[in-house]
Amino acid sequence: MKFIDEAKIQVHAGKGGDGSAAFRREKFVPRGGPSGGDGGRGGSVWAIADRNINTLVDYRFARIHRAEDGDIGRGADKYGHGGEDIVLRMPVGTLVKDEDGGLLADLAAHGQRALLAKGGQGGLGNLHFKSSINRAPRQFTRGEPGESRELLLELRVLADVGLLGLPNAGKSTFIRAVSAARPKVADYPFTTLNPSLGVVRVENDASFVVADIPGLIEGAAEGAGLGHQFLRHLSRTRLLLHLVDLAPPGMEGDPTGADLARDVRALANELKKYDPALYDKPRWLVFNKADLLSSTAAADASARKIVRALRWKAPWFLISAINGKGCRELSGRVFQFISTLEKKNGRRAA
Ligand SMILES: Nc1nc2c(ncn2[C@@H]2O[C@H](COP(=O)(O)OP(=O)(O)OP(=O)(O)O)[C@@H](O)[C@H]2O)c(=O)[nH]1
Ligand SMILES: [Mg+2]
Repeated sequence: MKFIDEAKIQVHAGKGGDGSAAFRREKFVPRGGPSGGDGGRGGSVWAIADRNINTLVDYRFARIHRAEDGDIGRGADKYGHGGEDIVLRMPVGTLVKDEDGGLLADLAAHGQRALLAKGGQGGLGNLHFKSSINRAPRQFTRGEPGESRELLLELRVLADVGLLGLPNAGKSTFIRAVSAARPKVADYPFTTLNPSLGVVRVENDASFVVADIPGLIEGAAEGAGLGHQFLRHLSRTRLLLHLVDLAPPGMEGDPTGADLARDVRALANELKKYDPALYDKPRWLVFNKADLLSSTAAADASARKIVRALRWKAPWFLISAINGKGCRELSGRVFQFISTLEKKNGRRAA
C-alpha cells in the first residue's frame, strides 16, 4: 500500500513573438533598409523543489499554469521582450510524469529545477533576411508556439497523524470533515479496507497529513476483524488520534462511561501487542458523535467520565465529525503540536 498524493496539471509555455517586417523611415536616412527586430522568446514553465512545501494540495485547486507570450518584434531594430518564465514550487520528492506515465523529472533535492514546458522561440525580423540581392526583404518568421503538456505530479507522503478507533467510530467521516479526501463512509463496521491519506490544510502554507486506517478491534493481534497488519502505516506518524464513538448502539445506558473506557484500554493494548513503540507515541482522545447526545453539556459530561475512568493525562477533544463541530480546533491543535516537534527535531526525512 503506497500513500500517494497526486495532482494533474496543465502547463503552457508562452508563444514566441513574431518577427517584424519594418523598414527605416527616418528623415535623413534615404531609402531606409529593413529594420524589423525579432520577436521575444515565450516564457517557460519550470518546477523547483522547495523544502517549505509539503503537499501537492495547492495543485489540485490551481490546475492550469501559463507563462507569458513573447512580444512581437518592432521597427527601428527593436527586439520584442521575452515573456516572463513561471516557476512552480513543489515539495521535495515530487515526481513529474507525462500523460503516459513517463518520468520527466524527479525533484529529489531542495532547489532542484526542471523545465516543464519550453517557451517558443521568437520569430526573426526582416533584418535577418537582408542580402546583396535582396536589400528590401519583406520576409519575417512567426514566433513558435510554446510547449503545452498535461502532467501528473506524484508525491509519496508519510502521514504525520494516524487515526485509530473501533469500526464505525467515525474515522473516515473525520478525514472527510478536515480534508479534501473522500474515503467511503458507511454505518457498518470495516467500511475502510485500505488505508488512505488526507491532507489537512490549516492555513495557506500550513498543512499536515492524516492517515485513515481500517477499524481495529480487540483480538486484532490474533487476527480478529481485519487483523492489525495495517498498523504498520502508523509506525512513522508522530501523533495518534484515538476516536471514540460517544454513543455506540447498545451502550446508551452506560452512565459511568466504564464500557467506553474499557474499549479505549483494549485498543491501546492492541497497539502495544503490535509494537510497543506505537503504544508509546503521543495519543489524544477524540470523542466523536457529540451530536447524538441530548446536549453539548451531556456529551461533555460523558467524555469527562471516560477521561476520569482512564485517568487520562494527554489532551482530549469533543467533536462531531458529521457536522464538523470541533474539527477545526482539533486540526489547529494538531498542527501546532506537529510544528513544535518539527522545530525541535527537524523535519522528518522521507
Ligand atoms: N451522528 C453522527 N454520526 C456519525 C458521526 N461521525 C460518523 N458518523 C456515522 O458513523 C458511521 C461510521 O462512520 P465512518 O466514518 O465510516 O466510520 P469509520 O471509523 O471510518 O469506520 P470503519 O471504516 O468501518 O472502521 C457512518 O454512518 C457515519 O455517518 C458524527 O459525528 N455524528
Ligand atoms: Mg472508515
